[in-house]
Amino acid sequence: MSGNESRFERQTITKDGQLLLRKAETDQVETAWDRHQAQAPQCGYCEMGLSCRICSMGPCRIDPFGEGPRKGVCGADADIIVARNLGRMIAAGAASHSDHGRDLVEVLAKVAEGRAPGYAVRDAEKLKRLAAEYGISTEGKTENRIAGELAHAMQEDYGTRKERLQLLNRAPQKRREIWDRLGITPRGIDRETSEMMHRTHMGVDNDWQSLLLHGMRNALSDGWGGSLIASEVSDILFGTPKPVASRVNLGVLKEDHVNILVHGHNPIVSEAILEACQSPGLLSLAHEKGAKGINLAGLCCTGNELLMRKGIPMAGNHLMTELALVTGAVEMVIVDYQCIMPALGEVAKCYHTRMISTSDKARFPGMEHREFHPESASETARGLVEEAVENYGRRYGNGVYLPVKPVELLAGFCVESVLEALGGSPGPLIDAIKAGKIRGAAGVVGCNNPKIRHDHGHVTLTRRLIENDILVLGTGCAAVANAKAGLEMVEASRLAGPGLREVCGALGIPPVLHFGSCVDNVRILVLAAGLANALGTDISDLPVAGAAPEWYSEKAVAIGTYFVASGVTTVLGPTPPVTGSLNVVKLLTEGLRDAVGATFAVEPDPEKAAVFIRRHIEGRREALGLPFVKV
Ligand code: SF4
Ligand code: MSK
Repeated sequence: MSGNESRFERQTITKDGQLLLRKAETDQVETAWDRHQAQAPQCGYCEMGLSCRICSMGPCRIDPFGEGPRKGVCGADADIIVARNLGRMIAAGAASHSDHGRDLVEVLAKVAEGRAPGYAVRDAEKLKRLAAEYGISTEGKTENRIAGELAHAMQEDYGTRKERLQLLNRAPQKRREIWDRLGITPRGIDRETSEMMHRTHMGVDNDWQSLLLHGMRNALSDGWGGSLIASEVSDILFGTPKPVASRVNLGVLKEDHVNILVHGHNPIVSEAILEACQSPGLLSLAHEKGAKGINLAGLCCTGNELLMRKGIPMAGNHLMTELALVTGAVEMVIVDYQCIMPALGEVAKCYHTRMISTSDKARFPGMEHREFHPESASETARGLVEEAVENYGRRYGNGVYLPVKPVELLAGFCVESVLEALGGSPGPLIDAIKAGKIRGAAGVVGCNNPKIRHDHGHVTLTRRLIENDILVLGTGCAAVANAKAGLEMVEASRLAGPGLREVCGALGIPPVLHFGSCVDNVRILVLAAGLANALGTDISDLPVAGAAPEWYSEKAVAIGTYFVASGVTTVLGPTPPVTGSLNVVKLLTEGLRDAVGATFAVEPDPEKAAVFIRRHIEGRREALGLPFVKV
């Protein structure tokens, strides 16, 4: 930054963000940036992971420097408290993704029983493939019967009666041996989260190393369990993504249309809303009300789910959710769960926007609650869209503010669509990596965080990586950031190094592939496992890396941990709350190398993070005997 930027330019690199922040100030709307500033200085003990409120003998805190206490009332020291806190973050993250997966499995079970009339099996081929993986015979069975048996088998993965999760079989043999040797092979999805909560209760597991090992097991139960089930069942119910063109940023809202936004993570609600938005009756009602149509757009990951399967435009990522309302153009926001700021109801009061919550487990101040159930989802969705249409005429006097044009992108990448682009096998990708045309690949994933200039971490890191011939796979809010910056268009390959540019040109793909939502990080893992299997090696030997330049959520902690435990070295932007224990820091950033062949690194500067990733990838190439690549 030059020092001459306005406050808004320091807060976000996006034009729509800067302009809407200015309008928010004029409208006296408080945003996450204002509230972040009001929190300063944030608690140093908590930042270092040194405060504990697990029991009512506390709360306790450890003084890392001065004459203050070195132990909590129970005697827990800094290592135990930091490891326990980190373990609980992993448990919360894994629980969130995996519970999302469970909701989808329950819909699949209801589809099988004919009790979810708005839903159906849309990818029968994937249903059968998954059934085979679970050892379910499909011979002579109807789709619904297979769906029912698969849903039942997946529900078993959540329980405690198994010794290992079914889909671990996708990981390379060497990786599974590492997990067995360390005793971190996940047994049941709920079991590992439940056990983490047990271990971190006062007076249970007080060995910080043992706690961290279980943290990896807990995260693996998400990465190779709950999140993977969420992605796969979403494909079965709503279709496996294929490359699809769309548009992104607040410019996707339309002044002369009824604008409805869906926000959250689970496609169960948003897919039903999409269907309702396309209903001829509701479209003619919209025309009667003077609108040219109904414009559905997404926010965060439920938006990513609709974008990658249906090409529905994306309005913005995490820090844009409040600013989307500030446009004054949104008739209704329909939310499911995760990453929905409780402030949104308050922001909506300044405009005409109706806010609707839909999940019995996610309620918010200032929102009306309309619960979705698979049995009646279509009617609920139609009712809500009708109310949104009725709200079109109630926009506030000074009109709407949509000051930017949308940016084009190509979304819809996943293991299947990448293999299809490659002609059916990973061979051409492996050849390009071996020849050094593609130096390696990096998953750039995760959230926004007001501690980091909005989107700057994602976009700067990604630009540097593609310039260095490193293919980028993005998910979640990182993928949205890169799309807004124009990096997910085929034309963006002109910004890539010569090798990556050539490969992208030949395949007709962008240098940054939008790989979906937060749960879809597992697609990156499955692709890495496929490459490792094809090469007869382990994931940790591959020239790949992960990065979460602007992460904020507990889910991101679980994702980072299952990436590392699966052998992918991962760089974090914001520092996790672990610096109160040098032992924990050393284990996460060095010690894990011997255990799982990968580590965490922390680098808030995306330029330096890019150098770190390039060096790491070069190191992996050298170890595999692949040529050094000059750019
Ligand atoms: Fe304090 Fe120990 Fe209770 Fe934590 S578990 S609040 S350190 S007494
Ligand atoms: S929505 S978890 S802010 S990526 Fe998945 Fe974005 Fe992070 Fe939520």
